[in-house]
Amino acid sequence: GVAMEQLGFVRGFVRLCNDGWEQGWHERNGGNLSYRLRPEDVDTARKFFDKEPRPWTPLGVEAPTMGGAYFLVTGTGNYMRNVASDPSRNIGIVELSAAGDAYRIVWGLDDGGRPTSEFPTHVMNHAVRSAATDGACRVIYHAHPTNIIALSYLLPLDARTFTRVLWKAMTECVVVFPAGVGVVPWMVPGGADIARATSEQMKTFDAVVWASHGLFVSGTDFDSTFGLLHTIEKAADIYGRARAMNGGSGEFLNTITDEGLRQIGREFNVKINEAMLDF
Ligand code: 2HA
Ligand code: ZN
Repeated sequence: GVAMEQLGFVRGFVRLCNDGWEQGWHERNGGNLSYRLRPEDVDTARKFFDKEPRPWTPLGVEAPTMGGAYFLVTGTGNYMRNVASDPSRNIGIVELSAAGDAYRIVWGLDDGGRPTSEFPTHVMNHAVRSAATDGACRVIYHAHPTNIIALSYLLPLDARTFTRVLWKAMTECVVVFPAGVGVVPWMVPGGADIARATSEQMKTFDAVVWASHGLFVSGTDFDSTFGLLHTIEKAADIYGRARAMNGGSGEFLNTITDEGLRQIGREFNVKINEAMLDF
């Protein structure tokens, strides 16, 4: 018969983990991923669930609108590098309590594994992005991409500065993330405070920079979520290279103008976040 690992959503999840590893975004145990199962996913997966579910654990935050949801998640301390070769040890499915304040593992995370240390941030981001997209958002992805982290040492830590630099680094960025990117200043990872700060930014943005740490992105499916992070990281890479070629200055001879950004919005029929533009 079919195994859990062969279900479409599990294959998409595993592929993203491996793609991120190959991009160099997941040193050691860095980064994590979660997917909110659709009702039909739960139907096909349920026969693989533990006969005796494991005990409930407090989540540390409350996400009432996510009550009863099931998430496929990476495990804390586990390496993205190892997900493809041993899924059931490195990832697992967890069920959220009806109140959205506790969880229990129902499949995977073999041998005593636990969900990612950033699970509170994942669940709160799911709640906010699901509300912002009429339920369409299903994927939350955290990675440690080199160039966006480097950029967080150079730029003022505000959404407007980051958004403008990234939009102007590569023409189609404004189409890929028309709301822009949010920024969370340096904070201790893994707890309720950074979860709240990130989910506050996620009300406006589908991508949030964590200063000196990495990036959180959200999306409706694995392709668009991975593609969003990939695009932001590539834009940061281009900006960094242009700045280095320029002797360290961010004052470039040529750039994309604000009027140019508006024109792209019109031509591609996307609504750009006007607060990011100068006039
Ligand atoms: O190790 O990336 O932010 C997982 C992380 C914590
Ligand atoms: Zn991290």
